[in-house]
Amino acid sequence: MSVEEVKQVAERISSMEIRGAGKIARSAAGALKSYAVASKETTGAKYLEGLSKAGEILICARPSAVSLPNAVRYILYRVEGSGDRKASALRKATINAAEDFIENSVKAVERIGILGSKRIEEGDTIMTHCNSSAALSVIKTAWRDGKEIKVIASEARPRYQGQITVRELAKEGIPTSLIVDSSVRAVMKGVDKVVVGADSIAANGAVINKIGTSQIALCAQEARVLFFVAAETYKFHPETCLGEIVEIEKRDSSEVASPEEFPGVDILNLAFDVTPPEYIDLIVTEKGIVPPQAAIMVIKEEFGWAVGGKW
Ligand code: RUB
Repeated sequence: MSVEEVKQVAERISSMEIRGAGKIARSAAGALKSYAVASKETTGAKYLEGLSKAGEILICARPSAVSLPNAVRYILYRVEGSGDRKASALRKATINAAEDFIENSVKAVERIGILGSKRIEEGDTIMTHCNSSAALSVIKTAWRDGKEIKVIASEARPRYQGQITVRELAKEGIPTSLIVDSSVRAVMKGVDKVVVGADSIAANGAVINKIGTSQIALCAQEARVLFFVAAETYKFHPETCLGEIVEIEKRDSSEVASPEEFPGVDILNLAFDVTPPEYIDLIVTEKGIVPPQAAIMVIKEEFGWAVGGKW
């Protein structure tokens, strides 16, 4: 894959043809692997220059999911730290690191399903929002374990990822209802648990996820409904330890309504929002279930205090 082709993968991420924080991360890793396979650079220095340029292009594709820069840095850090400086050795190191990332990521989602499903009980009605592989892994694992559960999924306007979710759940045979985003509070009294995914988790335990998530958390707290987040450890945001704020992606207004039909109106299309840690009961990671207050520990464990050091 040439730099031009890496740009095409970045474009597919920007346009949301490839979407969901985990899939974005795996496709970026896959693109770097393909770059390594196709590279004709003969010197190590030139190869590394091209690889890091490809990584930058991918990182810029979407701003809120830290899984994307974390995946790229995971690979670059390992390649840069691999002893042999020959281009061929660096290419091999890239391929190995990318394959490791993808394999670990897939396993992490499975493991989250196993751990998170222990917190799902027979007869539970679970609400979910948007389309999260990690959240659905929890729900599907509980169902496959024989727990009779029901799911309520909100639409997630404006891109309607909730429709992907209900199709996936219905295919599995799970009794599923689709609701409009504005009916969350009206139905919350019949819900036992909320399970959502994450694009980024800050050092203070705040979770950045699809717009509408924080409203659901607020309604869940009011109704004393447990609120769970399912997220791989590469969704934790190391730079938030250094005071960096997670950028909330603002997408094109045409996704919400046609600007031509509403002249003079500012149509705001925020793709994500921030749920404060006080509204979150648990974060299910592949390495264990933690309260949001332990986010800083996860970051320390996964990335080291020296941000940019380990990954
Ligand atoms: C997707 C979204 C998902 C998280 C987690 O937003 O908010 O809840 O990315 O997903 P978008 P996963 O559709 O805008 O990418 O668990 O699959 O990583």
